[in-house]
Amino acid sequence: MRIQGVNVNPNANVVLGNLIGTKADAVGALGNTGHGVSVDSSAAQRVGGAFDSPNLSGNVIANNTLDGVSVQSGVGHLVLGNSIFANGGTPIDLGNDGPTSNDVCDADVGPNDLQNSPEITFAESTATSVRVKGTLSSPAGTYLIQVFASDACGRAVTPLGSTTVVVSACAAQTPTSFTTPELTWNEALGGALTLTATNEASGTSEISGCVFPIPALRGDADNDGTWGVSDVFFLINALFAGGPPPFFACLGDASNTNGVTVEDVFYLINFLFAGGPVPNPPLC
Ligand SMILES: [Ca+2]
Ligand SMILES: [Ca+2]
Ligand SMILES: [Ca+2]
Ligand SMILES: [Ca+2]
Repeated sequence: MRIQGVNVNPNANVVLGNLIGTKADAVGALGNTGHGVSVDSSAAQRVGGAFDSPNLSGNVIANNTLDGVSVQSGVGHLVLGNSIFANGGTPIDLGNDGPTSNDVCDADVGPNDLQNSPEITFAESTATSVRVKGTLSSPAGTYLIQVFASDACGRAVTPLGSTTVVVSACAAQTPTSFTTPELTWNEALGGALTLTATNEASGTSEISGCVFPIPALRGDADNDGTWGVSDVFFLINALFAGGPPPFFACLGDASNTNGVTVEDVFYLINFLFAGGPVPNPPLC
């Protein structure tokens, strides 16, 4: 599929709900010999969801010989909410030149302004959800971070949800941090997490590097990976002194009943110091 040429009507083209490179079952291979979608246009185009509704049903873009989506010219091209996998090239390629490295503060220009992709710094899961922390180095503006789960790295198979990051000013040494909300996820969706960043004016980035979430440990309220007295203090601080809540509620719910309450403080003290039972199940 090719969107090409100068188009004076912004967002005139919306590619939505198509199977590009698969049979009608969305699985069987029926790939194009070129890119899945090639965007070569000075007017902003849209492949998949909109900036304010990114999870709108996108396209399945798979099994194509070259890139999933090749953005070759212009800026502001949105690539949101798609399922992109098993293409021969890059899932989303800005510049038709393979993976493009991020640059500090994202001053480079080119297709979609060579929008930097986010970097994942931490990801954690429960049996039913996942949360991701990351950073974005970009100029001042509002960015939509979209999270995908896949069976393997280098893919963006299932959009899980998104969060908005506001960059007030780019600081070279301290890119802007973000944390996603708790997003519905399960093991069957795959543990390979990837992100994109989208600015409504510049467009969508390439797909980020891939991180597998660590499983959350019930009762590890301070989320340092082990049980200890620091978890007791963390819970007391959260419950009675206005301290931050656990990263997942499950981390604080040591007793696995009634949510996070003082009962969990007693449960942890009993477990740590009086031979009481291990939080059960140990993993959230
Ligand atoms: Ca590129
Ligand atoms: Ca860049
Ligand atoms: Ca701990
Ligand atoms: Ca509890």
